[in-house]
Amino acid sequence: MVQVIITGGSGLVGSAIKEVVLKDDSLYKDHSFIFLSSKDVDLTNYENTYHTIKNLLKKNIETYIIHLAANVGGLFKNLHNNALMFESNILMNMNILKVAHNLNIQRVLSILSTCIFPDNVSYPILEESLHNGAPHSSNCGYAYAKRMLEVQSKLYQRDFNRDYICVIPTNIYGPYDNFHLEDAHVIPALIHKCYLSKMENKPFLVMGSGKPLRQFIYSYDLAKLILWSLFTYKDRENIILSVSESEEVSIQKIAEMIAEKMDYKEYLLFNTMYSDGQYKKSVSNQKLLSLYPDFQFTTMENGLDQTIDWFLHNYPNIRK
Ligand code: NAP
Ligand code: GFB
Repeated sequence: MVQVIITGGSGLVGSAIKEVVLKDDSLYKDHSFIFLSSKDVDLTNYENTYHTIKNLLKKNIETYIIHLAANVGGLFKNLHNNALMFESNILMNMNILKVAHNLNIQRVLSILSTCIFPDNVSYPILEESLHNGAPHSSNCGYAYAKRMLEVQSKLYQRDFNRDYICVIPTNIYGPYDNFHLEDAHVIPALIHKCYLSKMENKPFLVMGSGKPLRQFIYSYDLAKLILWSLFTYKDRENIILSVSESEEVSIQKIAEMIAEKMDYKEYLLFNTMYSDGQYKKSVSNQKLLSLYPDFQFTTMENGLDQTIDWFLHNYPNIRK
């Protein structure tokens, strides 16, 4: 029996993990899960973090932590807030690992992101190249804070023999995402914009040229892979959690798929006044497939259908 504390339990990934452990309860019946949001604990505050986690510990029951909490956003939120993204994320990450160690919690799984890899790199990107150069300037605050989370995890492995590991997902999408028009990632932003364009009969505006390429993983797939990493993956080295490089799509293709699925008949407008950000950040998922060869990824078609369906059924209550 293990008790798993999930920071960031109310977000896109946290909500997906909650639904997976409820649905696949036969797989996780021997474990209990506690989902924390910023209403339960402020991870930028060490004392609050220490006492909140300490109060959750149970005698004779081992506790693991899945550290999802972060100040997260798409290209345009990062572009305009790099210093704040650095500060808030460095504080949260520093505190949760320090508290875990001081409370003798032996296993912590933390989430990085493929956008933290060097911008000038050969493709496909492999796990080992994490510190081989500067990240893209558009999100360097968030990226360096995540790199330091990896460094701190490795130092706790080395100095205190802690099982503090990191997984590296690619761009994520799915239900429970943040659909804020400026701060959101591209898929939730475009779903929301397409919806408003239909409602208000105005052009569907896509930022930038539409040429950049991205790999997208569906939140429920990532949730299953995070739980697999926590309970089955015994290596302490980083691992990329992503669809294959062959699944990479252009932003234009994504926008066209969303327009078609939302029955938007007018033409798309690409506004090149807006930044494209990083052209691509293609990663290899060979390490994952070598350890989990039969993992079934959700297709983009199905993932978008389910995300749009959730968006339309929950519009009044979504983050926007
Ligand atoms: P999200 O939907 O924005 O959720 C963020 C979570 O962090 C929420 O539960 C939020 O609580 C919590 N949180 C924020 N500030 C906090 C604070 N000061 N103290 C305590 N909790 C706080 O994020 P997500 O998209 O699920 O991302 C999960 C993880 O995956 C993050 O580490 C992110 O960096 C990483 N990631 C995300 C993507 C992506 O495309 N979304 C890609 C790669 C990696 P409230 O709900 O109360 O605000
Ligand atoms: O998802 P996104 O914001 O993040 O943007 P990144 C991806 C691409 O979509 C960029 C284009 O080329 C944007 O120009 N795009 C087009 C739009 N229309 C829109 C729109 O309405 N909103 C947004 N947001 N994009 C992020 C990092 O990079 O990746 C974060 O900045 C995080 O730190 C995330 O790690 C996973 O893929 O460019």
